[in-house]
Amino acid sequence: MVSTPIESILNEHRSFAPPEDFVANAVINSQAEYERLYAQAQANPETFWAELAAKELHWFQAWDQVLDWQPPHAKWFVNGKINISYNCLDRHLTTWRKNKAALIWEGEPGDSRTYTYAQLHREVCQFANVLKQLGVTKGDVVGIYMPMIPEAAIAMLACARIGAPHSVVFGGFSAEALRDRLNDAQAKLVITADGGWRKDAIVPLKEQVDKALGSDLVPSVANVLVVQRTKQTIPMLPGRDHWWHDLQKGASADCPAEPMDSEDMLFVLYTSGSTGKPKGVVHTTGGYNLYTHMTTKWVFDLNDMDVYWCTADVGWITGHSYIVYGPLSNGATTLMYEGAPRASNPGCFWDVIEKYGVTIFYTAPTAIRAFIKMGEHLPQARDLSSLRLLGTVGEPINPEAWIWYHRIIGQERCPIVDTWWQTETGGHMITSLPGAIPAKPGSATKPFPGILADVVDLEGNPVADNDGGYLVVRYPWPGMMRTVYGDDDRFRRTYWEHIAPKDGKYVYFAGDGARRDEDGYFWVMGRVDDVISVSGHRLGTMEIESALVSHPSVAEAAVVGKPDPVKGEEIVAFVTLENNVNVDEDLIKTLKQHVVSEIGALARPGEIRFSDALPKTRSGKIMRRLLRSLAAGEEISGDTSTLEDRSVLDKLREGA
Ligand code: 6R9
Repeated sequence: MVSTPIESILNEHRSFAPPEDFVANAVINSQAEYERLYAQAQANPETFWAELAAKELHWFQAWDQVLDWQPPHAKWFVNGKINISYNCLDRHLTTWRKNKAALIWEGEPGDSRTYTYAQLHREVCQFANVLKQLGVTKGDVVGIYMPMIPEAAIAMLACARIGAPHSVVFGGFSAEALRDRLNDAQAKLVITADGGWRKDAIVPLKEQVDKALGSDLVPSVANVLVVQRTKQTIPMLPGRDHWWHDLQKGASADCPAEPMDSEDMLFVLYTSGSTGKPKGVVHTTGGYNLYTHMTTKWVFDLNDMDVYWCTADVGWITGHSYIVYGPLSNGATTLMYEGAPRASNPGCFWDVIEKYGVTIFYTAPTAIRAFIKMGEHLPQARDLSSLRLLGTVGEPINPEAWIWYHRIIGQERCPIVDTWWQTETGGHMITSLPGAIPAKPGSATKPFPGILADVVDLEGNPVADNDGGYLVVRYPWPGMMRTVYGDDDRFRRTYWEHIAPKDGKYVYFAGDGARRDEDGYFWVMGRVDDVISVSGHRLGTMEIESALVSHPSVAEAAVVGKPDPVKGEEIVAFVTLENNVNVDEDLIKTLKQHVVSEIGALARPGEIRFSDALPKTRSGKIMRRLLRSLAAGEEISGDTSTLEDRSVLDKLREGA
């Protein structure tokens, strides 16, 4: 990595104040209130978090130290005893929420289920006893490889209840990816299903588990629990495989939540390293519970009338923090959807919003760009008037996609929260609070109270307003990752030593490039590994891509650098077009010229390639690393286990 900062060339100056109707009922309802909270947290972070922890969560035993910070290791609420399953379930049972819908689930074939808090509690307790019967004890890691069905959330909460850390592996990952993760985590048991529905087809999960385990490829796994979902015939290995419904039927519903140490591991979740093996991100109990609770409460402005829907998968951190733990800890109604927009019903998301009266909708820019391509007639044919708040996560959102989301889905009535955060951070870090901070399309806006975010050069010095640099956090926060599972040295190197500590002060390096504007708004410019160096200018990917996406013919774009003897690198753009747009020389010229007129000659792509789809991770992030190899005509190396659809790469190769 080079230490020269990243240059910013984006020209985006629109601003959207929170709508008055929204502000009238918002929990945090003015910029002054946000600033007050921020200042309070900044002046004394420990007191700020301790007061919230005492007020918002149930503790079996109080902590005797709020923060023990031995860089880069933080311990929060030292010696406090807590259980997140208790905070998500039991404590609501003594209130009117006992019979409130906790989880609404809609399956892709159209089946549905609703669990009240009392029902969910019962299922979780029973399943926790099933785990115990199979010999799972406190500290044992449990692998979860499931479709998006209620049992996935039940399994997570049951593990948390007995103190068995879970390791959820996304249901779309291959058998090999599953095997590596189970082995790394030394999982004792795997919970899966016969299959799940996605895009009108069955994803054969149990078959993948069988392949992953082989005859003895994951020696630590003794038992496999299988939910019957898709009902095709599957082999069950006697002694190892058990049907969920058989064991759940007879299980006792009495299972008190285990008082966990605040710093006991809650889960490990693997995140892709761009090279090398995936990192097991470790989160612990008390701090994570508090941080996801508070961010859910303030960022989504939750109240008891809300039907809240996050479209992520539970195999992703967003599913952990903002489908399961954050919403349930707040006593909210969380909606879970099994499928994805598909040929047989491209408007299925809008059907779900209409059917359940969804009020808060949280999705990813990649999904929004796909909605745009599918056409606005789909949402317009449904009643979306229940919506009051929208959110995005996963990538920087291109301003034009933001405007579409605001206009077509939010009907200019709903604020949009653009939430920047990472698997490693546990919860939202830079995000607007919807009743308090005016939105600027493409900016994640401001740090959450207690988050001391900054933009610095490689020496750790703050850069001037509007100069690009590296996004860092200067002080620990309760939701931060504690280590890389089994590789603390990698934790230190990756996150805490890229920017050398100064006077013993460590800063957390997020791996993203960003700039802060004159109003204190943060603009994330993409991963620093993806920066393109043209004639000595270092350009982030987001701004060039957003310029391309702002052309009416372009649905999606990814830019990468290709080695160039004169300029260092030349910009190569991979572009997906809107339907019914034809490729010809004129279009190529027009698009290059469009980038020049939007952001300047420096960013003019040398080459534009068209494709039906771009290579993405399962969570929807464009894998520019692979495009970079393609553009340079090199073989693709490094980890590709997180790629969603391998055929996309083959097609791109053929088109070359
Ligand atoms: C939650 C999640 C983390 C990386 C992160 C950044 C990108 C996520 C973003 C965003 C700009 C946002 N990212 N949200 N970039 N604006 N609102 O996505 O976690 O899968 O670990 O990815 O995603 O590059 O560093 P994870």
